[in-house]
Amino acid sequence: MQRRSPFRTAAVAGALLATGALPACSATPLPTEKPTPQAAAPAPAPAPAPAPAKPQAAAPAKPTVAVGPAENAAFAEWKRAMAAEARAAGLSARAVGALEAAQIQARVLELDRSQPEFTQTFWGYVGRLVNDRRVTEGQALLRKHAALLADVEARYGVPGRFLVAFWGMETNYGATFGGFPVVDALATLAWDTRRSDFFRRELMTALRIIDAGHIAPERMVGSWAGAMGHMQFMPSTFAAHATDATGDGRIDIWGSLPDAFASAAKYLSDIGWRRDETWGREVRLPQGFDFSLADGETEKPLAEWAALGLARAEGGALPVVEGMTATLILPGGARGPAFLVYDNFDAIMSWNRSVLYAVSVGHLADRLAGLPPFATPRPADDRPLSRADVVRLQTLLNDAGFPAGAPDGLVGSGTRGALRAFQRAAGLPPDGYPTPEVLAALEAFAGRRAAQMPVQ
Ligand SMILES: [Ca+2]
Repeated sequence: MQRRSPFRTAAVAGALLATGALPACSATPLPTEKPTPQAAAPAPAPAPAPAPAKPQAAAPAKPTVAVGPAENAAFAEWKRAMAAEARAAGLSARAVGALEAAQIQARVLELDRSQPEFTQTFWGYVGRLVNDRRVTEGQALLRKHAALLADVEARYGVPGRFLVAFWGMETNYGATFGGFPVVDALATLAWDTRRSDFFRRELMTALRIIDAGHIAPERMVGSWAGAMGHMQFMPSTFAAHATDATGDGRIDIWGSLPDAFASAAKYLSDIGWRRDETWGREVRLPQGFDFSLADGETEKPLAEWAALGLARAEGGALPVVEGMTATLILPGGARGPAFLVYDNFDAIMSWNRSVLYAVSVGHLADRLAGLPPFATPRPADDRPLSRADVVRLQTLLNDAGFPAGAPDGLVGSGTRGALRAFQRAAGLPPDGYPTPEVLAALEAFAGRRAAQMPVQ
C-alpha cells in the first residue's frame, strides 16, 4: 500500500538538543494506540496547503530587496486594480480600505527570497522546537486551560496535549504571532510574481474575513506569509475550518483562546484526525532490518510490523491493535530514532507538510503528557550539511549514475531516492539521509572511479 507522502523536510538553522529528563506531572491520560472502539472517522477533507513556505523562523541568507519609487508606483497601480476587483466581488468599503492602505513589506520579500545556508538535521530541528522549557511551559498551560481543552476534546476528539503542542510549535504558546500586518504581507506576495495566484486568493479571503467583522484590519497580524493568530491559520484555512466557540458571532483566533483551540481542533477533525488514536511511537528495529521498508510510504498492519521484529523503543512488545496500520519513518536516518506513524500523523502532515514538523508536534504532545525524551540519543558528531555540501552531494550522485536532478542544494525526494540507490550499491544502510559521512563515501567512490578511468 502506498498512501503517505514521501519525506519533505523544512530546512532551518540547527540548535542543540536539550537534554535532561523531565518528571511526569500531567493529569492527561497517557497516549494509547486506540483504547476504545470508535465510529468511523469523518472523511478527510482536502486541506488547503498551508502557505508554500511556512518556515519555522528560517535563517535568512543576505536579504537584498530594494523597494524604491518605481516599486511603490507599480504596487499602487496594482492595488487600484485589485481594489476594483474586490469591490466588484461585493466587498465592503472597510475591507477595500484595508487593501488600499496596504504598503509593500520589503522584509516579506526578503524572507520569501531567502534560502537557508544549512540543511537541517533531525536533532537540530526537533531539539530547537521541543526543549525542556517548551515542555514545562506547555504542561503549565495544559493545566491552566484543562477545562476549556476538555470541552474542545469532547466536541472534536482532539486531546488537549496535541492542541497545546500545535500552539507551542506555531507561536510559542501565543507569544509570537509573527508581527506582520496580514493584508500588507499578502498584498506584497500577491503583487510579487513568484506565487501571485496563491497569495491573491489568500488576500481576497483575508479581505472577506475583515468584511465579515471577525477582526479589525489593524489587529489582523500574522507571519510574513500570512499565517494568522495563535495557530497560524492561512486565510483559506480560516475560511474553511475556523469556528466561533464563544458564540459572539466573531471567530477571533487572535484574541480568543476558545475560538483558537476549537478552530484548530475542528481543522484537525475535518482533515481526518482519529479520536482516541495517538500519532505514532518511537520503535526499536531488529538487527539486519531491511531499511527499504522505512520509506515513509510502505504501510502495514501493526501485527506485521511486530512480526518483522519491531519493538517499543523503551523495550517490550509493540502494541498491536486490530485494524490499525502504520508507516515506518527514519527522519534522522539509520542512526536516528525510528517511528511507526499512524493516521493522525497524516493529519499533522496535512497541517504542515514537513515530516520533521509532524514528528515534533507528536513528540511535544507526548512530552506534555509526561513521556520521556527519545530513547535514541543524538550522535555526538551530528552536524548539518551546508547548501554547498548538498550541491556537491547531488553533483556526485549524478556523476556516479544515481540521478538526483539538477543540483540545487535542497534535499527533496529525488535526492533521497538517488542517495538510497547509491547507499545500496555501496553496501551502506539505504536510509536516504544526507550526512557528512555519506558525502565522504561518495567522494571516495568518485575518487576510485576516476582512478580506474583509462588514461588517454
Ligand atoms: Ca468568538
